[in-house]
Amino acid sequence: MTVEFCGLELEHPVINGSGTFDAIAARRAFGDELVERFPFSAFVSKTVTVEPRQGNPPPRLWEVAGGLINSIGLPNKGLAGYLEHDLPELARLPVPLIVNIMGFSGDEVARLVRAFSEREEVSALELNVSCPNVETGLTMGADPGETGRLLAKVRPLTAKPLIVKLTPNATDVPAVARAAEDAGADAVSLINTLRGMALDPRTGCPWLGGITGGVSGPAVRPIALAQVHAVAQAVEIPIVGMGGVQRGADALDLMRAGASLVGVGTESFRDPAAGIRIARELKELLANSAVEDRRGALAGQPGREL
Ligand code: RRO
Repeated sequence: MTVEFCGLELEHPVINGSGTFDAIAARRAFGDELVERFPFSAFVSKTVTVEPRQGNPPPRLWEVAGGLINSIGLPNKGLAGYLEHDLPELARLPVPLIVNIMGFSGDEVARLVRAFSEREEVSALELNVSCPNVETGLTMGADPGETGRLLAKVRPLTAKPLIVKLTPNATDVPAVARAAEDAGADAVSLINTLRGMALDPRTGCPWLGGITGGVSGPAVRPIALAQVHAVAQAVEIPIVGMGGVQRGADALDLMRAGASLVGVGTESFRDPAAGIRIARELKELLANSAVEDRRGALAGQPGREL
């Protein structure tokens, strides 16, 4: 099931969604075994910002039928803390490292891109232009023009693959994907979470400390499928598809819709080894299905009609 993605040779098409699997905490909790049999073919780290952040006030999670609403708010050690503490640990993982970064201005994104560009431990960068949980409520990636300008600014700063993580909370997601591609993105990933809200049933007030949050899990799977399909019609660059993947069959659906890689997110909260199972299930399905990628190449064995 080896896949080539932006010049990286990956063992299979299943990776994690940023912020949904903490490889450092997983090693502490489950020991080296989970890391040795690492669930994903590449590891995408939680979003890093220039300055350290505490994240949003609690409560930060609410369970809904078929998923979760999170309002985590990007807690992280900041660039200097990440380089000193996290990068050396993550560099020991047996798979390529993709660092997810987010800035509150073009200059901040440029600073992050420059800093990680110099680090050989980092195989690729994912630009998060889609976090739903920042106080400004601003989502850079909701507008094609803004996304294109950001990419045009940072593209020349690195030779590493740049993946743009798209928001589903935009009027025209394929237009944003096209703007990213035109300005030099190597790949796009989608979907991030959908803005949602829950009320405390006892008080009628917002449950989440951040008032609103991002909905993920199986509830969003059909939305992810539709958006991946729409983006696949709009761009030539590879797509990382994610949103509610729980089984190999869900991963296969996203690949049929046009994804080259599939991200697992919320399911890893239920089962930290979900990635291993989903990759195994996908392998079995691919052995019996013909999946044509957008260039007409077949993944897996031609078997039955799609
Ligand atoms: O940290 C978060 O609250 C968060 C981020 Br950065 C993101 O990209 N998506 C999300 O659902 N939550």
